[in-house]
Amino acid sequence: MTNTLYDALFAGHAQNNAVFLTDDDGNQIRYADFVWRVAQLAHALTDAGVTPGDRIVVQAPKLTDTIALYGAALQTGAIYMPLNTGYTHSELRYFVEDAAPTLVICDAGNETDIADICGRDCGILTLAQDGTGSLSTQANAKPTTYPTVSRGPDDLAALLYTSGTTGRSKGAMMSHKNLLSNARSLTDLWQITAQDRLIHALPIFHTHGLFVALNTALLAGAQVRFMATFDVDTLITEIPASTLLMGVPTFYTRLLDDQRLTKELTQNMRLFISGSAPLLAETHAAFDTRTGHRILERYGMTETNMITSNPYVGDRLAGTVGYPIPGTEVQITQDGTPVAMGEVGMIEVRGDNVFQGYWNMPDKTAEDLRDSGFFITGDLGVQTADGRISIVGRQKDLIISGGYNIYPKEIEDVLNAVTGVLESAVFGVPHHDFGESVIAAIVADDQDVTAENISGLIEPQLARFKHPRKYVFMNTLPRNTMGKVQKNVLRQAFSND
Ligand code: MCA
Ligand code: AMP
Repeated sequence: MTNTLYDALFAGHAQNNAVFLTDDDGNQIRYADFVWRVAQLAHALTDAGVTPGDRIVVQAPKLTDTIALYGAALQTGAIYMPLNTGYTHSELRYFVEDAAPTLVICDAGNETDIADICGRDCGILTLAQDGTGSLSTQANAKPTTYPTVSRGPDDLAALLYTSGTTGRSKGAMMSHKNLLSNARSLTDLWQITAQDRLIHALPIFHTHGLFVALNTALLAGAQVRFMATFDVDTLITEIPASTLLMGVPTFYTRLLDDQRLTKELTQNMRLFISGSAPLLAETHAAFDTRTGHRILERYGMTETNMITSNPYVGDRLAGTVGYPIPGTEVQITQDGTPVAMGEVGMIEVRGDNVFQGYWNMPDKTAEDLRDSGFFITGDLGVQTADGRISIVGRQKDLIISGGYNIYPKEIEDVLNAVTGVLESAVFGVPHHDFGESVIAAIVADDQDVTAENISGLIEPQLARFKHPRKYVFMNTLPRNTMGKVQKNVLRQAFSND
């Protein structure tokens, strides 16, 4: 029986006695024991009624068992669907109703909420912060081997929701081949081996922490220092015994704010990687000056995994995202036609890394994915004659705060539903820690509409990272002659707020 992704990432470690992961309490798990645990969880999933092709929603704390669940989902032939632990009840309802999972795994505290959403349509198992819950109770007594379900390269392995310019989140369908091809390319490109020790401080419900970091570590048999949350003190303690860090730019600005970050501290580190948001050239330069390490910046998307990377050997240039990853083609276009070298255009990408389309959204898929196989990213870029790419803007209306993507339309829809709000415009302004932060401009018909009562109404509906950090009240929104709100004007007017 072959199972493309499970075989490559998990099965090969069945006899591997090396340490896979160390958690914040110093608990360690060896690769072989981890593979056993994956099998026990696979049995628990099967007992809960999961069959090949079913979706398993996982909204669970960052634990070893949560990664093992990813392996277990693959081993049973199911589709793994991780969700941000910060999502509110109404956000959860959308995802669960859209994906129609067979099983939801959640923290015990969310069980009632999930039960309310699922009704009789899906099963629920719990996984608490301390690792207890019905999932582990079910799994603990199970055999440590499981008859792996056959899955091919084109079968779906994961469904990752990504917000969109229409305000509705879209489920990006990732096949076994999509994930494995990218993991292989990145492992080779960044020279990740079993000698590496990766500091893992990212959430594991997004592409960055789940696929870029964990798929490459599993493929290479590297060690993982698994931090439950990002914390500078722990990072400073772990850096001398580690070789690799993957983070969003906020990781690097926070490290730079700490005087303990020095050349001596980082002398055993092999590579610092940044992505998910633009890394400022000044951060790149300051990190180089302080540590002697040139951060390697790469660029990707949920729908495509990683698209480009600065080189491991060679110049890592600040302000550029490097070259297309081997096996990935990039073209820069205007109205679908490739532009001349050096001209700005839409970044489009094609390759084994590009997703299979949006779950239940054939029209949206057809809009973004060309018949030729090129996916239209919504990012604007330029390419130099040697193939190096720089991102110069975005055609999509998107704010990236601390590496989390926030689509203004989603927040505007919630704001516009508040009684007394006539219209709103949500935009990002520069923020020293998160890169960008969210401001909402409001036009109201009523003096009683205040920031307090708006935030009181909308915040229970949106995850914390999406909440506007400031509300500004205006008589009208600035518009161009076509009637489109000029967010650049708003950004300029409030950029010092
Ligand atoms: C936390 N808060 C935030 C954010 N994170 N607000 C806006 N944006 C954020 N990113 C809120 C908290 O709720 C809290 O609110 C306050 O800010 C301070 O929290 P703090 O403790 O400082 O935050 P933290 O827990 O240290 O988190 C910061 C973080 C985290 C470590 C940068 O946001 C993070 O892990 N970001 C990574 C996201 C990621 O993995 N992105 C990859 C997506 P209050 O106190 O007011 O309640 S995948 C992707 O983009 C593509 C594919 C790619 O290329 O990788
Ligand atoms: P998502 O797929 O929603 O997680 O976010 C992908 C988006 O993040 C991309 O389309 C880019 O706009 C942005 N992004 C990812 N990496 C970088 C980077 N290194 N520099 C600038 N933007 C980035």
